[in-house]
Amino acid sequence: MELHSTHCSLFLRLFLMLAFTACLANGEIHHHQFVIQPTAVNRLCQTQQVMTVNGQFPGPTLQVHNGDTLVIKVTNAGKYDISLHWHGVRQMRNPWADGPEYVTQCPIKPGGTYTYRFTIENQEGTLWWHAHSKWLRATVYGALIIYPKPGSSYPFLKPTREFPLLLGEWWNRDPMQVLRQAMITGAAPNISDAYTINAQPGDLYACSNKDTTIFPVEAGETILLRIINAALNQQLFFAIANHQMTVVEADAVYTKPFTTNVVMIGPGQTTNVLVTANQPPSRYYMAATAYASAPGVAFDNTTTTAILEYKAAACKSKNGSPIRPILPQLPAWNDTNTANAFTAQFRGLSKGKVPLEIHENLFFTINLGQINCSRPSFRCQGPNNTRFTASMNNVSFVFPKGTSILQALYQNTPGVFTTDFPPVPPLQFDYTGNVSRGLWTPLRGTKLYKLKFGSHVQIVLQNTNIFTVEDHPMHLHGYHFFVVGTGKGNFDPTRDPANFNLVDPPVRNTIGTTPGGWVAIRFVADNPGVWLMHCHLDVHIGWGLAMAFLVENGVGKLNSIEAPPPQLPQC
Ligand SMILES: *[C@@H]1O[C@H](CO)[C@@H](O)[C@H](O)[C@H]1NC(C)=O
Ligand SMILES: *[C@@H]1O[C@H](CO)[C@@H](O)[C@H](O)[C@H]1NC(C)=O
Ligand SMILES: *[C@@H]1O[C@H](CO)[C@@H](O)[C@H](O)[C@H]1NC(C)=O
Ligand SMILES: *[C@@H]1O[C@H](CO)[C@@H](O)[C@H](O)[C@H]1NC(C)=O
Ligand SMILES: *[C@@H]1O[C@H](CO)[C@@H](O)[C@H](O)[C@H]1NC(C)=O
Ligand SMILES: *[C@@H]1O[C@H](CO)[C@@H](O)[C@H](O)[C@H]1NC(C)=O
Ligand SMILES: *[C@@H]1O[C@H](CO)[C@@H](O)[C@H](O)[C@H]1NC(C)=O
Ligand SMILES: [Cu+2]
Repeated sequence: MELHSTHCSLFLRLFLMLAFTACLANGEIHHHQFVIQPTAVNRLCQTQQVMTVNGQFPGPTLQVHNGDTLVIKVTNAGKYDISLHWHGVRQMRNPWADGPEYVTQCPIKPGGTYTYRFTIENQEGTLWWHAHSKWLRATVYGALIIYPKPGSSYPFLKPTREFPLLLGEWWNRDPMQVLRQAMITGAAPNISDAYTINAQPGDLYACSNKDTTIFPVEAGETILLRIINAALNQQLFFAIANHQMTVVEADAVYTKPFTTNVVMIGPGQTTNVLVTANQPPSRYYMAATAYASAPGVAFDNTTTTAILEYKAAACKSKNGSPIRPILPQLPAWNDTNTANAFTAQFRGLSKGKVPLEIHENLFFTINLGQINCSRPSFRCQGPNNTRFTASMNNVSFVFPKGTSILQALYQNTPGVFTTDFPPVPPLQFDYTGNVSRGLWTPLRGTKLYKLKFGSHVQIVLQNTNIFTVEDHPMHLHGYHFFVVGTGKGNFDPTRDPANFNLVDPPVRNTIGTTPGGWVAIRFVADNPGVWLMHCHLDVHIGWGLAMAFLVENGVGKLNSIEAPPPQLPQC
């Protein structure tokens, strides 16, 4: 009896030891429950019912290590169909967990449940998660922080404190109603009523004083801010009064450090900065305001603030009221030079090599557009009785309805998509010049571009002056890419490649196309699946500014799409 039990516990101990070792080797498994639920949120003197995760706004911060696995059970207790996207996670061979509705999965219906299961493979830094259904991501989002594997550290001095800093956008309405109105009228959707930092507008807005976000610091310490632009439709400038920032990472890839007074960040992007509290102990505003790149287009011109507060500072002035912080200087809303100069400073610490030989040389125009209506109508309230639209290479992307593209691919369902997305514009024109009005209306279609497994891809994303030039933050799912070049005007295929940076280009998952210019990216198609590429301004994706890649399987199981998980939602 005694002997038996000793044996048993020995066995158990051995088993636990093995399990523990396996755990260290393979990373931890994190289980989370996300309940999407209507929540009353009070901002700007009003209460709105909006969707949140677990009643939290912003949603829960996920903290994991490189190599860990996440298992997130999502229950939809709201009234809208929804899916969640783990923005920037590569999801190797696992497009099933990527999330964009009607692309890799059908949305989770009200009352439904779906469990996302994925592993972080060779990624470190700041990413985030958000709804990928209509405009639900306006309130359904949160940070996803990936720490280095236990035992390793950052390639920079370890900060004493870290904070996620999520920039957002707030409407005094249910954002789904704002979208609904725009879809009906064909006009541009209403601009937001406020920007937010960690879901708080800050004290430059009405009724926001006592809830302003505070970042406490000790004098002399260096903190890490994990800045995420979760705003729906706006690039933002961000600055801290009297403090410089040192950029060390973007989109979960480390960069060569550089110092700046201002950050420009597009929706979808993340930027990690170190800030040293080297100023007289006091309270300093951190502020964000619009970088609005499209001339003549309405935008929310308000400013959100948070406060960097030195703990040692007397928080109260002599008369007992808090010290009024000073505001940082922010660039003008149309300061494209500052926006471009900031972006131009990024340099990679590339562990991975830039592909030099290119197999797929793609050229995509990024266009807004207009659909003419024969006569004025309630449904044509865009400029001159039109409806807005948008396209890439003149194809306005249509999301399927009855199934997702990935499910259709897997089940061989015909008629859901085609693979004839054009590799170059069907028509050449002076892209950034005065584009003839007759070219403004695109085709509609669910067109994919097929890539062979392992092929080396270059894409030049060319902004156009259809309706207006504008900086579009382009996001590619399932990949990050080298940003090898950028320029003004029309891309010149004979001259411009000579200036490409093939030595230390930055690596991103979202990159702006400078207004009236172009950007060139490269990647190796090593992740089979269906991967959406789209503008991360939700107003534009809704108009069709998207396309998708179908990356074919390679040889063998390890280079092929995994089997679908159980209980994939049905449409
Ligand atoms: C949009 O703005 C207009 C004008 O301010 C207002 O009348 C309308 O109710 C707004 N619509 C939504 C859905 O917020
Ligand atoms: C924002 O725009 C409104 C409307 O055009 C204008 O009245 C206001 O002065 C602007 N505010 C700022 C801070 O630029
Ligand atoms: C930005 O807009 C202001 C008007 O608000 C204008 O005076 C200025 O020239 C513009 N700057 C640029 C660089 O376009
Ligand atoms: C409306 O059409 C006229 C004439 O074609 C053009 O000059 C004007 O710029 C258009 N307005 C807008 C807002 O597009
Ligand atoms: C653009 O072209 C239209 C018609 O083709 C012409 O009326 C207009 O003057 C041109 N604008 C510029 C700035 O060249
Ligand atoms: C739309 O209308 C404009 C003038 O209002 C015209 O120049 C253009 O050719 C029309 N586009 C189409 C596709 O019919
Ligand atoms: C886009 O396609 C439509 C329909 O074929 C055509 O009328 C239009 O000129 C095209 N525009 C461009 C920029 O290729
Ligand atoms: Cu866009």
